[in-house]
Parts: sequence; structure tokens; C-alpha cells
Amino acid sequence: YVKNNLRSMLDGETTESHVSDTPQVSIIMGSDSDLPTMKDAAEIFRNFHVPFEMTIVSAHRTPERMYSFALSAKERGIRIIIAGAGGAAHLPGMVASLTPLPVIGVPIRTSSLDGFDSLLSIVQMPKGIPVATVAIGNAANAALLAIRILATSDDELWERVKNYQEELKDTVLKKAEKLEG
Ligand code: RP5
Repeated sequence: YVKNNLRSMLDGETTESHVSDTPQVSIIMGSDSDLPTMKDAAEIFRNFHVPFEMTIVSAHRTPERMYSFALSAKERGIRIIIAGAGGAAHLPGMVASLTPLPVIGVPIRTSSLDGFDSLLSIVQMPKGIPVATVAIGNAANAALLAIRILATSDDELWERVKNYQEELKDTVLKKAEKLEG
């Protein structure tokens, strides 16, 4: 079901190879209204050639689906879960309570409270059930953190992360040179 959702959610944006490889990472979100934020994570995984899946799982609207998703993730080959949610953002924490897999939470910016509600809901986990929380709306960093974790046991990916950091550095240095004239 995840592959089909991925295809329809990305409207053909993704490539077949990422869909057919066994996904290592799962990107889930509470609503399709979170997709404009969460698609940044998908883009990062595509750039780093990390197979991923992406779908909607709502802690409040589809609690049974959240259970089956979390309980089956490890046996499906998933190694890290990225969960985006907004408002009363219980999805990342609840998923982390259902599986030992590492969970990275993405607080979605909200219209009423600018995402502070999402941030606090995700970051304030009780001792024993960790959720790594990135900045409000920063799904790209969630993907990059997941990639760094995967890269500790994947030499090719490790090299790609190092190259990415070099590229970031070069970009800044070029801007500095330009500014200095
Ligand atoms: C959360 O409620 C979702 O993660 C979303 O950020 C928020 C609003 O959802 P919609 O009402 O837009 O579907 O569960």
C-alpha cells in the first residue's frame, strides 16, 4: 500500500528505481496537507540514492493503521522512520512507542501557532521513548540525519555525505569571495 501511495502522492515526481528497491527509510505524515513540507525529505533521499517509502498515517484519524504500520516496519526492512505532524502532533511519539526503530520527528508549521504547538508536542517526549526532533518545517534535515545514521554502516553513503558537506562549504566560500570582491 505504501508504494501505491508514494506514486500518487508524488504525482510522478519519483523515479521507478526508488520505488522498486526495498525501502530503508519510511516517511510518514499525519495528513496530505503535510506533503508540501515532507516532500523535501523525499527529494534528499532521491539525491542520495536512498530507497524510501512515503505515506499518510494519522495517529488520531487512523490509529489502527498507525499500529500496523509501526509494528510491521522492521520486518519490512525499514531502518529509520521520519514522521511529520502538525498541531497536536502525536504521530512521531506514538510510533516511537510502538517500535524500537529510530524515529525523527518533523514539526509542521501551523496557521494558528506557527508550528510551536507541533514542535513542543514532538520534542517533549518522556524519558525512555526518544524522538529526534528537527526544526519546524525542516524535513530536509530529518532526511540528512537519517542518511548520516545509515552512513555509519554504508561506506558509499558515507562518501556521499562527505561530498555533500564539501559542496556546502564550497558554496559558502564562493559567496564569501564574491562579497569580499
Ligand atoms: C495533523 O493535523 C497533521 O499532521 C496536519 O499537520 C494537521 C492538520 O491536518 P489536516 O486537517 O490539514 O488534514 O494530524
